[in-house]
Amino acid sequence: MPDIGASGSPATDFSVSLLGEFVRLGVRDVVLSPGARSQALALVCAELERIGQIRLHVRLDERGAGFLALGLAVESGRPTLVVCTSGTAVANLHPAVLEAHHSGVAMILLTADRPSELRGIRSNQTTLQPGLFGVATRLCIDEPAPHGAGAEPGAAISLARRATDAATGLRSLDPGPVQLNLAFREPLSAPVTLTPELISGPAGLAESAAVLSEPILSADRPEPVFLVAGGPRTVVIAGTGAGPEAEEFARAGGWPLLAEVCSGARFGPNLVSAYRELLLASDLGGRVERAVVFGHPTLSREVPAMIAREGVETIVVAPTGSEWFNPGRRVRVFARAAAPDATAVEAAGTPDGREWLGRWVMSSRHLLAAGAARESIPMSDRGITREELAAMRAPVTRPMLADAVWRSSWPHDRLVFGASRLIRVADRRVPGKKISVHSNRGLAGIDGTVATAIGIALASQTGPAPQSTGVTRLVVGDLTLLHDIGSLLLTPGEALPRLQIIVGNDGGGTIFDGLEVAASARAEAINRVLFTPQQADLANLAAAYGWSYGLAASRSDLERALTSPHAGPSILEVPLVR
Ligand SMILES: Cc1ncc(C[n+]2csc(CCOP(=O)(O)OP(=O)(O)O)c2C)c(N)n1
Ligand SMILES: [Mg+2]
Repeated sequence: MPDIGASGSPATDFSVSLLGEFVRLGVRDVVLSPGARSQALALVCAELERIGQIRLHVRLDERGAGFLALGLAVESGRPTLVVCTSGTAVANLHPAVLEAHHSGVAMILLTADRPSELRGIRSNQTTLQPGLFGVATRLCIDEPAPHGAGAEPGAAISLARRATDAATGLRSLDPGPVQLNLAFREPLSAPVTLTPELISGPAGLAESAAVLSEPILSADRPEPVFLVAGGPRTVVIAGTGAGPEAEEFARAGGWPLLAEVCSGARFGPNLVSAYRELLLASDLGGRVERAVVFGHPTLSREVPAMIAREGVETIVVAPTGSEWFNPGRRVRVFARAAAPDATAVEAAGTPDGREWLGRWVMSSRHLLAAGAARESIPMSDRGITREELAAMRAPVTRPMLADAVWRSSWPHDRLVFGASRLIRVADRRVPGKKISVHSNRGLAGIDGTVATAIGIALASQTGPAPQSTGVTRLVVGDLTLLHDIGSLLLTPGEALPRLQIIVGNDGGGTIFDGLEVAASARAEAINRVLFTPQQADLANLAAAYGWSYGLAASRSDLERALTSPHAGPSILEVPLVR
């Protein structure tokens, strides 16, 4: 005879122990999609929300739910839970799991399943769920259905601990997704009432949060801290996830900082915004002898080409992760951290060192100024001129859009870019600014972008002021928005994201117009299978989902909409010419 648990349903008792432990470990956001098999987990989540222990986000579509969890985890720095039912529901999490895998984001999937006796006999809504995500999960456990044994609460607690450990990369230094596949048997749930005392154990919120973010350096293959000596002509590259460490490193070593727009390091006196053009210049890019890379560079061909070049020695720095950026497999050193040594600091002060840095920084500034002049409005001191008026009424261009969004973003705001053209336009031209920028560059998919941005917006709104008082702006192409249009579906009663989606609508995927094949293939064929035209009515879509909508046909419309965004979720459509 099994022991009888508190509720009368082993599924519910197990869920209380499991989710209670996750809360103790510092989990605050849970994303949930409805389903019968997962009802015990879902109803315990509803209780935890009621007593103020978690923020619960209910989403119909598991694909969007996965990306919402990703965005919440990226912004909050905490692992986020995803709860779903069995069958295709689980498979819908796959795109977000892959992105989280490649970008090292902690998310923990609680996938409900049939018990063993119902598997492999064509039971309804039953497939092979454990292992579905292959190598993309850091840990995957197929947990048999609880049946009320006395050891089950303890097992649930250790399961939560193992999952959190693996997802945050506490020991492995390799954070990422975890799947707990949880079998449940009838009765699938029983009524449960929770009190805060029942679940708030000794490990408080602050304590667990501190532990989650504590870096533990392993002395395996990568160097724990690599000291970079002076001498070779060096550039510092910052890709996604690089963060302020890259800027600090470049400044300490007196080296030019080639920082992508979503690197978190696009600021400071050593910044080279126009790095793509300058890497092609023989007297700058052509003379590089050493590169130190932070984060994951994805936006240019020039960076990997330089690293793969004969005569360039590369050091790649990543505090976490198990796969290393290694173009042409020519990287010499992999390290968990790096610092310039005394000889490097000394070399930075020599005429040679100063000339090298100065030339990169000044050339970049000149290029940026020339680009800005091309897009700027001619100003006169005698009020508005005819030219000025015409410029304000002219259609918006991509550079104009990138500049305007960048200018209107402040440190308490968040900026998210979709994949495709606009992030590259911004990367080529925007100057240094210490603002929070995210883009899903793990796999650079155009999927889940709206959900990711909603997650970032919602998580950004929960912390202390002033960081929590800003606006999140998402800059996307039309196809990227339409791909994730279902994520506009918000749940009544939940907090609204302060999110402005700025969609550059050029009627299809214009990034493909830049492919070499576009010059040789039949135009109709390119249109049909690459550009893939669309004529969706974004105003009506916004209305259908209850988002406010605006159209920015001119620069003055754009400036106005960006500086006074709607308080809640809104879409700003910006027509762009192909
Ligand atoms: C999930 C996924 N499918 C397909 C692609 C390939 N892809 C890259 S960009 C793009 C088109 C994007 O079009 P849009 O969002 O309108 O941006 P634009 O190129 O017009 O600026 C596609 C289909 C991808 N990156 N991810
Ligand atoms: Mg487009």
